[in-house]
Amino acid sequence: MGRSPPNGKPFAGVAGLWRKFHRDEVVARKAGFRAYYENVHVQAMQINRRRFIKASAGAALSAGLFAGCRTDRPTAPPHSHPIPVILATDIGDDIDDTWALGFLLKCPELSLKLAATEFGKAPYRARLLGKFLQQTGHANVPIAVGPDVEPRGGGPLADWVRDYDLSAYPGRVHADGVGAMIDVIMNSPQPVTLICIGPMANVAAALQREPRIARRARFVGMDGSVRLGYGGAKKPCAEWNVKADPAAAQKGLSAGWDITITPLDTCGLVSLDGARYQRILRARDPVPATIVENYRLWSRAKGNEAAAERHSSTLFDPVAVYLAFSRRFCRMERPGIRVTNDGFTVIDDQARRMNVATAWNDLDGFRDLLTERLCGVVMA
Ligand SMILES: [Ca+2]
Repeated sequence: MGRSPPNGKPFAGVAGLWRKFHRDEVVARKAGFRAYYENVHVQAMQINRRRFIKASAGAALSAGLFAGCRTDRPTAPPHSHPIPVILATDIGDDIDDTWALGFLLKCPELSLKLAATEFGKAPYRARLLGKFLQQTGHANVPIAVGPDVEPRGGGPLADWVRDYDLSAYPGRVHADGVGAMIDVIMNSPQPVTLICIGPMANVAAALQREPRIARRARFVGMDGSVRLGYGGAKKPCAEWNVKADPAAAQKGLSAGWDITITPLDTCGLVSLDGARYQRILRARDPVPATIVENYRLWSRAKGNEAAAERHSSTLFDPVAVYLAFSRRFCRMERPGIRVTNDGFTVIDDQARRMNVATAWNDLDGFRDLLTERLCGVVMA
């Protein structure tokens, strides 16, 4: 039976198809097809029932074909309605921004419209973005260079871009990065999702320059510490992205846009090791290969070269990318969150309410999704 779902039985009738889809979901989840079914769920929300049934049948065929695949499979076909996103990143300090950028590029639910630097070091970060995007075949993505303000200089990945010339980048490079963010948001026919994975000085500057962006965009950030601190510590702390510029965080996390954040309570618990990490090390796809190349360099600069062969560092930022298109693996709450002047994020019923990923429903599910997306095992 050529066109069979993962368990090998043919489809029969519309009602049967729906029952069968849910039965297959249980089977497939056990078999580790979470990424595939996550895509089907998203598509199901966006296409009508008839088209969904057709898509399910086709995807089920693909799932059968790809059962047991290990790595370097074809990436997903274009998503039917990808979400336009801007990534605002302090890439080049911690390595998790590099992972987040790669993950974003491998998520068909998202369409990267602009990669913007955040938190100083603008030439260094822009060159990192340019080389990463060019080396992975995404040099059509425009780059927004933030203001040349403190902090200045390079970082642990400086050697990687020492000879990289941003003026040779094939895509557009906007010298006025704040203006470019505003233009993308204001000119987009669809609401833009702004994924901010660093301190948010440039985001705050964009809000200051054009407050209407808050009505035309959604904000998703890696920010704060609500009940847990770094490494799952039982006491919340002043998380870096907020602490680095509390005034900017107060502006960004009180603006009128829909706000979703992953605090340390969730993103601080993510890393990859064991079989998942070894798959990424072995992957030939340019995105994971470039991530690993950067991670090895970063680990060497940090004096812990061996770590890059065994496990990732904490992958805070990819969780914000995930929350731009799904919340299924997270427990979400909607508390009021007040940003204090010293960078704490405190639950306060009088403060701005926002969507907060306060715990994991299925952390292994997210680890599988991240691994499978990076290795190219994505079907839609
Ligand atoms: Ca970051």
